[in-house]
Amino acid sequence: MQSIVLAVIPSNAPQSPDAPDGAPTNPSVACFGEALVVLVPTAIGPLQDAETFTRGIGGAEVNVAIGLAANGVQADVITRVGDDGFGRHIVAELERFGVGTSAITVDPARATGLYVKEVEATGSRMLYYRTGSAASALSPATLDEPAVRATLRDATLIHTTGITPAISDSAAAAQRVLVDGRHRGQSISFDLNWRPALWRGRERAGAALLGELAGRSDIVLLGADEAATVFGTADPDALRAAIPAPRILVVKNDGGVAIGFDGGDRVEVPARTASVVEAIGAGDAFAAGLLGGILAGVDLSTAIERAHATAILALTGTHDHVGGRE
Ligand code: KDG
Repeated sequence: MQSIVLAVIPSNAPQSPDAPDGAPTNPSVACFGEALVVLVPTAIGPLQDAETFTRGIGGAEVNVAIGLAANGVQADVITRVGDDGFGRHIVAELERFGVGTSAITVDPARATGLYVKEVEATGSRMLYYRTGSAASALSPATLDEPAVRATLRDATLIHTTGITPAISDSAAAAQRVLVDGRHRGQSISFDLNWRPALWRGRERAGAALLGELAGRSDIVLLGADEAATVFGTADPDALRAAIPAPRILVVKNDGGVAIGFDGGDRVEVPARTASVVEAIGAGDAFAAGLLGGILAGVDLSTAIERAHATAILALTGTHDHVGGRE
């Protein structure tokens, strides 16, 4: 199978003579979405019993940016944070992880988004405190801010997920502008990330919107279970038939096998085994590994192997991202 870079990454991106099949020189990824502070109880148990917490950062698109940077890919976050300690912490952490922060806007009035984990022996649950957050004011106007324009102009790829359009109508409108603006030269990757808590009471409209955004992207990642909710099937071949336009479609099934489609070609790549500490953020690490592989010009099977290897780093810790791991 030929390198997937040629068709997915626009031919106007600078090409490296040394990389396989003309992979872009110094590719960069702009990740568009909400950055969150994450509070994680230090002990397993119900939240009402949690007295102490550790502080981390999260947000699916942010996690992908950190994973890309950890894999040596230039990544920037486009988001909004509050003029508060949590916002400053997010920016400082992203800088520590080597992620570009010039396209982060500070909102003078709205607070930085927050979520809290409830950690049980069987797994963790996410509780959101983000309604009306600084990032919920992401809008088409955000994309016109000079630093954001510059980041988008320099990007090879724009990474988005189904979380951003869930946080507000204005954020959804901005995401549509990004997808519509593909003619400006960047490719779009889209991770479904169906979050029922963010779509409560508007599930049908949410599923329709995410289905549309997926269908108009170039690289699409889906979990089989969430795909069943949004597309009515978890079967990879049926999903390929339902989402024919994106060149790359990767479906992750419950058994850890990823089924990838590169145009009409199909590959199946099993995950390596790992002793799982927590699954939150593993999908984002998977996306980071996959996108890094695509940008490096490897074939889809190899890109998925890289995705699995990056996901293992997230599965074996309680951080949502793979930055700062030994
Ligand atoms: O994939 C992990 C993310 O879900 C987490 O970091 C928080 O972005 C988040 C969300 O909205 O669920």
